[in-house]
Amino acid sequence: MRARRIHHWPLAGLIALACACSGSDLTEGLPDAGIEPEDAAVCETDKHLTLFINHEGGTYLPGPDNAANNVMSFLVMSRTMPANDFTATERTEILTCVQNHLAPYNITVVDQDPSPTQHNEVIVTSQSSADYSRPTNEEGWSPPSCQNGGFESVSIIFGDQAGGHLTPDRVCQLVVWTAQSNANLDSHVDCRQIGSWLEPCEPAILDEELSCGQFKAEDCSCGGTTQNPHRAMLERYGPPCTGE
Ligand SMILES: [Ca+2]
Repeated sequence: MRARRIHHWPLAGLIALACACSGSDLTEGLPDAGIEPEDAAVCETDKHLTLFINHEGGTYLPGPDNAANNVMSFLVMSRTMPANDFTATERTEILTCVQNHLAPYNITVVDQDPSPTQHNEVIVTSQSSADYSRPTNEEGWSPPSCQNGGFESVSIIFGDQAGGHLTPDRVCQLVVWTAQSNANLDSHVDCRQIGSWLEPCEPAILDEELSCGQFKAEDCSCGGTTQNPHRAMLERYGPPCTGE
C-alpha cells in the first residue's frame, strides 16, 4: 500500500502564459458518429509528436522549453540531472508500455535522443524532488495543461522517492501523462484514467467524459468541467500514420 500522493505537477504559476485553448470544445472537428475513425481519419504530419524518454540525464539551462537544446522552463539556474539506474530490461519495459498506451495516436516514442528533430522530452532522473527543494511526494513536473501548446517541452520524472524507486509501470504512466498534458488534459477524478490523483486502477486513456479534478470534481483549466481524454488526444495528435 503506497501512502504517498500519486503525483504532483507544480508548474502552474511558474509559467505566465495565457491559456491558448479559449475554452474550446476538444471534441470539435471529430468525424461524425458512424464513421470508423480508423478508416476515416487521415494522419496529419503537423500534429505528429516525437516523445523522447531520456534515461541518461544531461545539463539543462533555464528558459522557454526547448528539448533539443536542453532548455527547461521551470529551472531558475542551470542543473545537471544524472542518469537513472533502471536496468536495460526496465527501460525497455517503460518504452514498450508507453508505446502501447500511445499507439492510437500520431506519436513516436523513443528512448534515444532524436535531436535535432523537434520533440518533447521526459527526463527520468535518479534525483528526487527534494533535490529541488520540493516536497518529497512529488513524482515529476510537466508544463501544465492548457499552457503548453508546443512540441518541444521538457518534463522531469523523479525516479527516486522517499519511499523508494518508482516502478517501471509508474514511470510509464507519468510519461504518458506528459503527452496528455500536452493535449490540454487535466487530471480526472477516475482511478482508471492515467494522470488521476487517485490510486491507479488499471490506468488507461479512456474514451469517456470524465470530471476534471484531483480528489473531487473541479473546473477544467481549459474551461468546462469534463474532458474525454481519448478524444482530446486524437484532436491533438491525430491517428498514427500508416505505411511508414
Ligand atoms: Ca534534450
